[in-house]
Amino acid sequence: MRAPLIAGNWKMNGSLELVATFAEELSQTALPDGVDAALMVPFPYLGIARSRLPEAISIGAQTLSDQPSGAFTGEVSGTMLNDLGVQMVLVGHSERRTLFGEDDSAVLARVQAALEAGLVPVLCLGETLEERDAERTEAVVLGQLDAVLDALSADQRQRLVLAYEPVWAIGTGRTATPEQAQQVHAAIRARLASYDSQLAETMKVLYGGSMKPSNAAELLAQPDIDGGLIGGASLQVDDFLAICQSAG
Ligand code: 3PY
Repeated sequence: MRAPLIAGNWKMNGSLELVATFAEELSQTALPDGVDAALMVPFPYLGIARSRLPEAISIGAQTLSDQPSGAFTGEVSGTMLNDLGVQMVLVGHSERRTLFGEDDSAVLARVQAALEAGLVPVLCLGETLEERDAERTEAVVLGQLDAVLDALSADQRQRLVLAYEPVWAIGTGRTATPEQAQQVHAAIRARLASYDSQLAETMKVLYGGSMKPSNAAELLAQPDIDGGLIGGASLQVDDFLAICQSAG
């Protein structure tokens, strides 16, 4: 019922050459039936990635401005992303929250800007190691979720994708066990049901945090994990495709 989505997050990595490699490989290799795929590439590569990658692969940005236009040097608006044919945008990735000081209200403003521009916001949620050790995982993750959902209309909520990314598993090589991940995904799903039972049925909740070919299958087998947000492994086309295969 919820088609799995495998989304690569290149972060500030990659090159024109890597875009060309992905374009070549992905146009020769079909994705498994019923699996959706997306690549979140740095701003300068969005246009070329959109024009060279097969249409079946969605292209996403990694952040956007909360403003529609104006004197905001260095910022990129949702409308500009839309102009390039970009379909999705990550919002609230933990690196944006911690390195760039984006708090829940900044995240909400970006989700609203993305929706306004017709983009699918992929809202990232996750707890730090200290928060997990203090047994605050669900309070933190559900708090981040409520901070956005409470401010949206029922129609707007339907347009989101969620990604649970425990901060302690990002770029560290540590992965949540399938049971740890499933537990948080189930809590997210239950919270979605408290807004609207249909929302809980339809909303994709991806897992992110050192997902790779060797651990993807068991994570993706969990009932409430609907795909992956892939960091380092999304820079290798073979690894990215292997993860897509595990989702099929
Ligand atoms: C990771 O797996 O490192 C990620 O942050 C994916 O977004």
